[in-house]
Amino acid sequence: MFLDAIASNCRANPQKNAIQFIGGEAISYAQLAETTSRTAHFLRALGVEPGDRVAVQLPKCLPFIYLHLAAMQVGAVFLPLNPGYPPAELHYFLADAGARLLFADVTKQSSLAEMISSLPALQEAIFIDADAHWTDRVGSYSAKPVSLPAKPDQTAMMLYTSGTTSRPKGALITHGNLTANIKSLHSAWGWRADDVLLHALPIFHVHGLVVALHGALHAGATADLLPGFDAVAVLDLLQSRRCSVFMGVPTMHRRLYTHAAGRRIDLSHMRLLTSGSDRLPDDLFSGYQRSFGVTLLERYGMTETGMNLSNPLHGERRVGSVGMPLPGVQARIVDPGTDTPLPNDVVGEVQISGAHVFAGYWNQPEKTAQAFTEDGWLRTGDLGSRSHDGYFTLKGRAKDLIISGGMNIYPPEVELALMTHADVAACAVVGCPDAEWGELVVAVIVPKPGAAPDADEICAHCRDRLAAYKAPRRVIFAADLPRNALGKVQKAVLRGEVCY
Ligand code: MLC
Repeated sequence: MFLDAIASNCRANPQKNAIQFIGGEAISYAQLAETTSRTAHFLRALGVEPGDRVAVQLPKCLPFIYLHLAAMQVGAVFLPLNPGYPPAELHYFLADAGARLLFADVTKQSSLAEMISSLPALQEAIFIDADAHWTDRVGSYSAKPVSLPAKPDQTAMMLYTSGTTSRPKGALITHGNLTANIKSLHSAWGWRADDVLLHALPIFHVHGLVVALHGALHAGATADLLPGFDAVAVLDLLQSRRCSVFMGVPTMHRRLYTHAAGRRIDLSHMRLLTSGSDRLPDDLFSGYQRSFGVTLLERYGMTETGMNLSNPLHGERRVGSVGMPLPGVQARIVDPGTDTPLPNDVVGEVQISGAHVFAGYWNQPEKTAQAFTEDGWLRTGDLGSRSHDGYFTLKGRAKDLIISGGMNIYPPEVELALMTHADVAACAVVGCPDAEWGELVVAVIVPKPGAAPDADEICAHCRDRLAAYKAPRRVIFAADLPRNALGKVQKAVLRGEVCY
């Protein structure tokens, strides 16, 4: 199991830095193991039982990491939540998950008080100062590891992912899924104990948490953590700290590339720079090669699976392609209507199977059943093709989804929030292409008769209900929306009208 690998790294190299918070604390593998165990006993003392959902809405900080590892150690289900969720959105996640405990930032205490009191399953909300020494909080608890060995089919984490026709669903990720994923990446990407990962991703997503952080800890490497992404800092640190690995989304790579223009940047010591969570534009792939002498490694994953496909560590990294199935992963292209495999070079749905594929959606047996084919393959909803020599290329999405800065945004969620505005009669949300963000959220609104809504006020209305990254960047008012004979909004037509 993944936790066993960390424990053995602690035994093998206790004094080595596991995590270095840039500008802050450094934690050795021994300290990581000890404080995780103390945190696990702290959770047990709070009454946490195996299977309980432990929600954490904190900025990127050490307590987040200890709580993550400790929750898994006691067999609880770790539920990381974006610190940007406003109370209304947070309420949905906590209620749906039936979270027993919430750890949140102390600055949110007063704004969350009322919402928390309306959650019967939530036994306690603990507000912490992310900058304070966590060891002061848990120092009195035992440092002996909690011996509750996790079984492969036990849920380790729950990660919310939105649906096109429903509110967000909790994807249940088992200990077996995490282990399969990390072993696969360890071998495919050649993780090494002497790697230094510069970590600038959020840690509440599969990318930053599982692929990047677990990857480094599983290898016994060092993760240098930045609290957030800053292109200038990243370029400086990659060089000054002789980092060997960096993982980013295309928006980050775009900013790095732009900031590097006209400067001498030496990344020759780096062995792996990956890109994922959204399509890597061809010009960025070749721009990186020209400017840095580095060939980005593009890979493809999703919340429900972790990583599926990857360009090779050694061998051709093909522009525009997300590569081949990772070790232990099976991938196929099928006709989405019949689930019948298609020949090479024909576009169909990408379907995945393997030990890394999630167990299902929390409390949603129907949605879980819909997600899988009769023969057990996961329907990704992504369209793609496979070349004669095994490289997969993504060609679009079967589902109505916007990806902005590597974040998935489901238009129906934004539309639902817009429809609660008193002046909105009808609306539709689409993603328009953008060089930096990949796509930007654009809302087209039909006002109610006699109403004259203000675009800024509409955006503010969304931000009260949704995390800021989901709020429209552009609001367009229209007399009506293009609809088909059944009255359904024709998003493709709308995109043609409003995107430029
Ligand atoms: C921030 N903003 C965004 C945004 N991120 N808007 C749309 N999409 C986003 N992704 C908003 C902010 O709220 C702010 O609004 C404004 O944009 C400018 O903020 P910024 O300071 O420029 O943004 P920044 O904080 O630098 O964030 C950009 C970013 C970040 C690219 C660094 O979005 C990021 O870390 N993205 C990575 C997401 C990720 O890890 N995805 C993995 C999902 S897992 P205002 O108006 O409030 O100022 C997955 C599976 C897989 O997909 O395969 O990996």
